[in-house]
Amino acid sequence: MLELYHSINSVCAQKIRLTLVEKGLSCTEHLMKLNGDQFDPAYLKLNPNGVVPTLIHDGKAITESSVILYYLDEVFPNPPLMPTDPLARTKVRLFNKLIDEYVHNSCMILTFATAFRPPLLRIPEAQRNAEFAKSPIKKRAEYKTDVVTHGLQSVYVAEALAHHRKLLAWIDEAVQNGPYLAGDSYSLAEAAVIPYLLRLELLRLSGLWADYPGVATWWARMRERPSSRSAIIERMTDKDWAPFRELAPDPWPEVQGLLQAA
Ligand SMILES: N[C@@H](CCC(=O)N[C@@H](CS)C(=O)NCC(=O)O)C(=O)O
Repeated sequence: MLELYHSINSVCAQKIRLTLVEKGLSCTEHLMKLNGDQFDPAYLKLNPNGVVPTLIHDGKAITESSVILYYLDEVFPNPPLMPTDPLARTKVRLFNKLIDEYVHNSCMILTFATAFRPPLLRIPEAQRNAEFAKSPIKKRAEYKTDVVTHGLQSVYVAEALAHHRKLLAWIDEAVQNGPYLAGDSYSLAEAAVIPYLLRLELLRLSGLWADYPGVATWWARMRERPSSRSAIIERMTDKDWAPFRELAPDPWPEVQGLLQAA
């Protein structure tokens, strides 16, 4: 039996939901609010970092989204989401590594500097920062504190943009060789990358791939793939859309300015 602790807008959890749908697997869902419930002692026993997703398989907790992806592919091998060719397999792992090491935090930085910032600014600063400080990952608290205070002018934003541009360049290069990121079919590279492209689009930053026609073509196909729709887009309630719908001011002009200054 599979159980998933997740939240609808969590990019890391979206990877897992995509993979479950691609594999035709169902699970019992535990929807988290991420309003402090991720730090409940009972949840921290499952996921000591106080983050989603956590997958429970037959009573055993598995954490870290990329680790969960590989686990699901090993335990439920059909359809396979890892290519058979060893070199193509390295590509899947490289996309996941880039995301784990750089892109994920960069995505959090851009999201909290824009869409998630206005409601957080309404909370008194000391209270807001005390909430961030509850995270067992201290660097995460530091990023959130700074980007909510300074928005896109935070010292962390330029590097976050550079990491996203690297991901986009990798996608563009990969799709010169075929319609998928690694190998000749949808793989765990797609499941890992799709949520970050959607997030950029929701943040109105799709101009970042204006110079990458390969990305635009790949993304147009991936966005319409049934698993993307059912695992992510159609799961978003009005409340999940709200931070992105009400995005003001439009971040793109300021981001363009930062890119030109870099
Ligand atoms: N490296 C972790 C990162 C997980 C993560 O950052 N999850 C976010 C949602 S995408 C979260 O739970 N945030 C709660 C918080 O920052 O307190 C993974 O890949 O599973």
